[in-house]
Amino acid sequence: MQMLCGKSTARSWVGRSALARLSLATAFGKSSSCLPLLTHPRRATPLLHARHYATGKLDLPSLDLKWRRSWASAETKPYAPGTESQFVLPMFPYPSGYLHLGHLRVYTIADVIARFRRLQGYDAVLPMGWDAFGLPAENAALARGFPPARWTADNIRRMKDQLEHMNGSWDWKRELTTCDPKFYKHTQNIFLMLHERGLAYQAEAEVNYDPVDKTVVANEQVDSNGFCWRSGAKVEKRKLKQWFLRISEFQEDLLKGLDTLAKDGAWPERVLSMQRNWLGKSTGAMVKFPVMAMGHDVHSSIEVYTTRLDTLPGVQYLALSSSHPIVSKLAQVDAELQAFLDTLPGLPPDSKVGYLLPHLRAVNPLAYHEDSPDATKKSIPVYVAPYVIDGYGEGAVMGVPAHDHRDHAFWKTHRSDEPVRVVLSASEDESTTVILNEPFVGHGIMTADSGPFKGKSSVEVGQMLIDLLEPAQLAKPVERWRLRDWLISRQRYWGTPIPIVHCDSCGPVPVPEDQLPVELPMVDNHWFEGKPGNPLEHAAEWINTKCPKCDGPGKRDTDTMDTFVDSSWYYARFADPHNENQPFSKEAADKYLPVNLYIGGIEHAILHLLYARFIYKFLRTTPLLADGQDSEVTAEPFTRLIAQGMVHGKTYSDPETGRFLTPDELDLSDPQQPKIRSTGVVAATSYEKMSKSKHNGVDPTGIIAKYGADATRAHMLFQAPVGEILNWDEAKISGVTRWLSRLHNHVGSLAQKKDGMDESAKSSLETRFSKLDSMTSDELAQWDVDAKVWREVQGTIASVTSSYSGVYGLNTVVSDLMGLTNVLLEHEASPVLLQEATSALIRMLAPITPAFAEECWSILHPSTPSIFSAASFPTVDGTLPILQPRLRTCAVQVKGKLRAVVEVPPPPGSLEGDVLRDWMVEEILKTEEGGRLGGAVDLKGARRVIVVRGGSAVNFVI
Ligand code: ANZ
Ligand code: ZN
Repeated sequence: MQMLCGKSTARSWVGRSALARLSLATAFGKSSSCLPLLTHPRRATPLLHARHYATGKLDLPSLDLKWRRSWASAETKPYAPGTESQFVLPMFPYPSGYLHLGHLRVYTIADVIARFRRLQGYDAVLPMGWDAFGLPAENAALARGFPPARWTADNIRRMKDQLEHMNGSWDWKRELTTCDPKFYKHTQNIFLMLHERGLAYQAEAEVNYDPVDKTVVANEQVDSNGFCWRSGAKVEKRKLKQWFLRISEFQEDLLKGLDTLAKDGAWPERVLSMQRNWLGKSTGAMVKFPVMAMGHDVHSSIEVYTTRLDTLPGVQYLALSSSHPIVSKLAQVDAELQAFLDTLPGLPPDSKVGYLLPHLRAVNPLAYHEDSPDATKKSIPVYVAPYVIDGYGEGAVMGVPAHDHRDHAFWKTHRSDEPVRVVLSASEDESTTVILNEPFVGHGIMTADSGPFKGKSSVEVGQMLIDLLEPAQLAKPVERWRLRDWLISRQRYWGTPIPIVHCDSCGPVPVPEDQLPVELPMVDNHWFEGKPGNPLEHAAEWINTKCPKCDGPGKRDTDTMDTFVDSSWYYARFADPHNENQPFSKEAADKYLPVNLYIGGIEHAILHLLYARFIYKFLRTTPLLADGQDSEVTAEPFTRLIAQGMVHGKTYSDPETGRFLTPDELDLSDPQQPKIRSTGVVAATSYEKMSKSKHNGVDPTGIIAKYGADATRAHMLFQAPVGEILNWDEAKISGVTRWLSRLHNHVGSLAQKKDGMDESAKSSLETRFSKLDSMTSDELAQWDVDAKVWREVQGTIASVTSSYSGVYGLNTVVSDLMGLTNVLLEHEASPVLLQEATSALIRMLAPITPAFAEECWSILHPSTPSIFSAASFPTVDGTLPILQPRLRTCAVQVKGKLRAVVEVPPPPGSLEGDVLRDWMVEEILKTEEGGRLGGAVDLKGARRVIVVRGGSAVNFVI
């Protein structure tokens, strides 16, 4: 997905040649996913003596090639799809041409979860697509003379190849590309559905207009002084007709839906609060202040919007925005006011400048109430102040210096000699809150200065004031939203054309569905030379068409859609990617939607997710997605959202100057002491967001080629929880490689030993458990080892299953599996257990290291097919209750000093007090070490024996 890019480089476009109405589809149909030719895969040679640590070298990159080839050639899916679907989706990428480590992280997480779900028996869908419209393609086209379509197709081919190398199990049959007419036909379809319902409309909006290049430019293209970076012209704010989507129609549903998503932590709290904030619902009141105008013919009252009606008794002035109608009117006769207004552009937004309107006073609506304090009854001044935002609320503010930060600052600037009136404080004891130079902005208890409200809670007073003023039409409750309708038109070439024809007699007319898609005219290299404006505006052949309604002459709309429109519905297209007639069928949607797990970066916390939620909720009101069962309010496109953390790169800098160092400038022969070559000084090391200027970027393709995809994936997951920043340190990958090597050797040794094991671990354990009493001490010793190993296996299955399901703790999956590997290697468990435990370990590891797991699986089970079709994810077998340790450790202390640690049976639960004590002493003396200690010290003759924590320690006081 596209990140908001900083600098963009649209120059101008020209259509010199005749426009070829070629289908762009051809550019996208053929990107192949074929793998590079393979070298001979090596057969892994099982090694003897598994309990020795790795000696043979495990060649992970060649395992990748071997198994990727096998997966690719498998006629059917390499896994057997279950019936219940699980839709796992990483946010689709912008095809920049290069996969970076951030991509690799999110795609690894997605692939791991999809594979985990498949092993659990789900039909996991893991599709991939391309967010392929947008400015960078136009810019690249300008810089390199490539048509955007070709540039995009090349990049997709390259990234697809890189994606293949990460051992992802992508469902390429569902691949989609938003700039493919087969896709954007349906983007246009959805636009027209919105249009039909009055939810897509045109309105005047302020845009940045470059008068030299005669084009609208994006915000990012205007520098901080208001000049266009390209033409150098001063950018004008112009009102132009733009297309909007009426997202505000769904604001209440969008807000309520967040409560659904908050359940069970389905979405991160941070994202929910960012969305809530963006919607910005506030309930407040509109209040009318009568105006006394001396000698002017202005309105008889000023209306303000406030969220704190309770502070009304403390209003000390009114402030109007610079374009308030009263201000515009007065400016015609007040030259000084006009001069003030002229100085405003260019001021910082928080500036507290103001202009006192002469001959104008306002009256607090409470002035008409006898009980109001005198101060409230006095008329108040009216200012023009740019801190009041035009277009928000009424464009007018009631100034309450005591209870609002902005008002406080304004008052201190203009009326510092007059006292601030405090009308509420934190508690009845006013002295606790009234600090002179700080407004008190919270709720609390009204003070004496509020007159009749003294002692009441401010929340309650807010309601009382509505009840009091509403009948007199001096106030009314109102609801406001910060959310604005979504401006989707872009005056650009590389986007989905807006399917509207403008006709002089009929107005804007939707292009009939059977004429979709409205394809972008093909442009060739000659376009890349300077003629100002949106290239579509010069595409005369394309523009001039017939009005679909009256057949008269019509002109195509030359705007294209914001790329966020494409990404607002692409996930649904994955359910039915080849449907030519409609965006998707109801059956496909019912089967696959909503997305079960959506994974992406926090940079999309607001816009993309809000737009996608909006379009989904809209679609639920259309036959495409209509559903009688759950209401539109709770329908959400992404059941669970995972926000993955960023990947930071190791960064070296000069400790004196802070300058970032390039690899060439460094001597890294001692990794602990990176030195600056030229000076010998030790370089400073830190982890920072990867960027060219910091020389800390890492190319994942190189890493994968060197260590193999599996080790890279495992390392990536192991280094940090999914939601946190990952500090990428290539050196540490060796920990993972060593682990896999040891495990590989272990598997090889098992394959050699394996014979005649029909019994399962569970039945072996159960049979032996029933005969514990009659076992020899050797048999008991083996039982103890087996019970311990199987306890670990069962515990690991439980914790790993829960970590996979929770996603955020994937790092602990790796550490748990490393732990289990150690247990298996360090204990001589019975062959049947070892075999089964290893099989479970390999299956638990398979989602993370698919090729490695296939290899191990093929060694363990030479005649079965792929682990992803033959195996299932292990589940606990219910043996835990019989596996409790037969012995447990007890620390033996003499006069508080530790003298021995012995293994004794857990004391029977019924024992306590003196009986327990005597039982413990007997058991301690029965052990070898306890007996030896008893020979040296007269334990039995101790003055006191204290049993600690139910027998985990025993202290003898001699
Ligand atoms: C008086 C007051 C007293 C306010 C107080 C706040 C605290 P939100 O919640 O963000 O919607 N306001 C209203 N219209 C404004 C405008 N056009 N430009 C700038 N500020 C404006 O903010 C609502 C509050 O913002 C309103 O409540 C108003 O100040 C101010 F102790 O009214 B309040
Ligand atoms: Zn017409």
